[in-house]
Amino acid sequence: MSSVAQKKGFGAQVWDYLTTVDHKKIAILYLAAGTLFFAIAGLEALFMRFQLLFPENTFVSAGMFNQLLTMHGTTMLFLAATPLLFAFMNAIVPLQIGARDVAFPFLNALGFWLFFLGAVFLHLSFFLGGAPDAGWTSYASLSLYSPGHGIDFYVLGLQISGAGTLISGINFIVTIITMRAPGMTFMRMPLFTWTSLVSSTLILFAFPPLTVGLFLMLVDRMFGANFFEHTMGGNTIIWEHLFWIFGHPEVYILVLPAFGLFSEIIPVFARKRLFGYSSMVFATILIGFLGFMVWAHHMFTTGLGATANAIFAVATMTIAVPTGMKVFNWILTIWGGSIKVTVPMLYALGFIPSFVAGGVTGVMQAAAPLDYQLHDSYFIVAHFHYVIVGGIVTALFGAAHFYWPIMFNRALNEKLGVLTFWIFFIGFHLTFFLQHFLGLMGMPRRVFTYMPDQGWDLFNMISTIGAAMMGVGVILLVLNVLLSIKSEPLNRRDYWGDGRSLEWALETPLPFYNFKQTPLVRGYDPYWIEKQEGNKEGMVYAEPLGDIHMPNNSILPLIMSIGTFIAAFGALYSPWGKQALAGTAESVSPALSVGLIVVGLGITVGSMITRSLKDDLGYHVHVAEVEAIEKDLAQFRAAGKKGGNN
Ligand code: HEM
Ligand SMILES: [Cu+2]
Repeated sequence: MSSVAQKKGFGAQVWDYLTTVDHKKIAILYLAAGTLFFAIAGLEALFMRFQLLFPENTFVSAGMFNQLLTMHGTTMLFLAATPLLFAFMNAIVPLQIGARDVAFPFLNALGFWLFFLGAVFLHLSFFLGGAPDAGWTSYASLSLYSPGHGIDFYVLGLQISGAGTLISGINFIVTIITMRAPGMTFMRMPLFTWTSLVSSTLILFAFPPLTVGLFLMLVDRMFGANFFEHTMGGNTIIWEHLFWIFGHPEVYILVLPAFGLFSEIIPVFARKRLFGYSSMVFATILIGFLGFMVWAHHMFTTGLGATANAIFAVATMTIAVPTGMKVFNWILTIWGGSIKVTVPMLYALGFIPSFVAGGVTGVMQAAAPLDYQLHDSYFIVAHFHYVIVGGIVTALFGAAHFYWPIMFNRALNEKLGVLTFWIFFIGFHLTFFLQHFLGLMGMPRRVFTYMPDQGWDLFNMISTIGAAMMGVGVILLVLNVLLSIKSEPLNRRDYWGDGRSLEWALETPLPFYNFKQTPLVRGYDPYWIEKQEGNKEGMVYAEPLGDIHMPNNSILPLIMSIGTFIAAFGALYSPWGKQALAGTAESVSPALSVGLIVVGLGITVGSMITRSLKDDLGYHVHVAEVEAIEKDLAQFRAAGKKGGNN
């Protein structure tokens, strides 16, 4: 808490991260955990691609391929892309709106730990008898019959992790609505804040249906209930509805913040105001809304009937309109700008055509008759990776370079960054472009091997080479991160020189309370306005220097999450389940199963009660202390190049 220059011991630092409620540190936790799972899911993808390198390869078995496929998709979406976006939302949104933290710092930590322990739980499946193997969609018709505990890991792990995501989403909604600095009206909010708000709202509406679906699947498997079991009067299509009512918006939950990140990056390096700001806001809200209305386009071939298919087809196509608006606005922002091609800008420039390609193939499949042909072929794999990798991964990589100076007071190396971009970008198109044609030539998705001489050999080989290149790209990025740890601290503000929004007005390293006084926002692009007016401080303040109220650290979020983690093992080994009774999965004695659930939930509820009964009002940093910290920081920054190692 107090002075900056003090160096803490290793143990103290670990404790600090385990108990932190500071959005900047939680951002780092999300970044580290998200990167770990991104690497795991990336390895799984590489294993799959090596298996498909040539026909009738035996690198992995069919069963193993199913596990790799399921864990790759599940991990990438829930445990890599989502937390990595949360990392940037945590790091940047409070700064962009001039806030000291998020609305509920304690819940912010709880959201992270639930996500993380749910993710760890899911991954333990690899060591405890096999990972889930019914695809990331886990269709009930497959998953109810999957032997072993893989699907139970999926259901329980995602339930815990999803609770974390829901909690964090709610936190961001409240933060953005209630904690904006004076003058920051809705129509002055930076686009990343806007997209974070809409994306969080989608989380609020999309995750509960998933929770319900997972719960029904849990009791189907744990107690042999028959919600989805058609031989017993259940209906497997209900799972598909519940899943896709969540699953389709999930894509927008991920892609909207990615749009937001590019809407921050592009104006800075085009050195122009974002073109069509208000239409961008409108498009964001419209995409968010439409994203909910179209889920059944994933179910065209399940027999919903021609009328339903037609309605969902048309609704799906309309999403292209606001999305197109956005693309034109980005292009028109670049148009006539004085462009600086930095690494983040390179990612933005690479993003636009890649994402448009993914969008166009999306509109193709929105036509139900065409989807009858394309669905479950490699065309689909090509389509969604163009959107997800071309849209979301490029945004994450670009944003990492863009915001590194604020997050770590260090910069990533530009030259290495440019090299990484090209290797990754070329690898990406090599991997996925030809898959469109593999699909058109009839190669089904989710197959672990294929016969020679069907005309699929060459394209599969090229695709695998591309995937290996992307792997090299990721390794280079990690190398760049490691190098940055050793590099000089920046100790400055506005690293790119053309920052526009409030986060660039702060000098790094940031003090733990962000703004010493709440800023006054005088228009859209507030920092830009102050720079234009020659304001050296970078902002005007809305209040005099005063005491700052801060929340206390707490270990309770971690303990609560550990409780759910323990309880999940009790549910996993339920002796009453369909699989246990059929002898296709291990179970433990009823006493142990119930015991684990009781102990686990006891820990969670116990720490909730502790939290409720014990007043924790936080603490105040008094004016004198704030002044001392600011002085310390100023000295540290002035010591410049040689200055310590914070
Ligand atoms: C970066 C390089 C990537 C490679 C080389 C790759 C490769 C693959 C492969 C080979 C499959 C199996 C296709 C099939 O047989 O159906 C697959 C499926 C999938 N991938 Fe990726 N992928 C990558 C990135 C991503 C990312 C970043 C995400 C999401 C954030 C993602 C999400 C998915 C999903 C959801 C599936 C479908 C899983 C299923 O059908 O259950 N992938 N990917
Ligand atoms: Cu969809």
